[in-house]
Amino acid sequence: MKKTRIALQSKGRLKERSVEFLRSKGLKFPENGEGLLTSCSNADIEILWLRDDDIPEYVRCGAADFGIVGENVLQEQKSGLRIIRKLGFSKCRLVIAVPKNSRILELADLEGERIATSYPSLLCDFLQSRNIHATMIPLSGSVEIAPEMSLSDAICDLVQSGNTLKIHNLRELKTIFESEAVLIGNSEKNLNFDTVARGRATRGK
Ligand code: PRT
Ligand code: ZN
Repeated sequence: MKKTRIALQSKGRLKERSVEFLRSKGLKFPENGEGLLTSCSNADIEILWLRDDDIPEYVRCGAADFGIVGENVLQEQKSGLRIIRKLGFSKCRLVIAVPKNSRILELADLEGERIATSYPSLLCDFLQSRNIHATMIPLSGSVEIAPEMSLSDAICDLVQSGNTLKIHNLRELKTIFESEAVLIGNSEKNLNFDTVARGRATRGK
């Protein structure tokens, strides 16, 4: 029988609590060393270690049966995957922020301005819903530095403690999405996570 596969982030903010979650379900497995696939010693389950951005696609195409990912990544990719449960960790907010001394004081002031972000899809949906036309500057990281470098007039990025915004003299204008880690599953396979985690990899309910 084919083993059930669960995709986890290989390193980063989600990893530790994701591992903790699976271990709290009784699964025993070593953490990833060099290998991208590790086996549970007490269940027919493999852990697949990936970049978080790749987890939804692996689950969507069925290469992994389950995955743990930030809801922000899931919604940005519009993968339409089934959220099995919210996990209550890695909480953060996707926020539009501007330099403290900016003349942008409210959302309407963003009209015609440049917003740097790694979340163009979520930002675009939000701006459309408010009928605001702005220029998106897509960046893959270090977004908070963009206004200081005159690359943008505002940013849209994840915030947790707020320290990074503070360091870069940015102030929050609006939270557009609230996120936390979620357990996702491939809907076509319709596996029951708790049943699988108990080591009885039965299909269906
Ligand atoms: O390598 P890989 O692609 O797997 O990881 P990654 O670098 O893309 O992601 P990672 O590990 O940084 O974050 C994984 C997930 O953790 C995110 O997708 C979110 O769901 C969640 N998360 C929770 C956060 C934060 N908190 C967070 N603070 N992701 C990023 N940040 C960054 C943010 O981008 C900003 O630069 O931290 C900075 C702000 O933090 P504060 O505390 O200063 O506000
Ligand atoms: Zn990533």
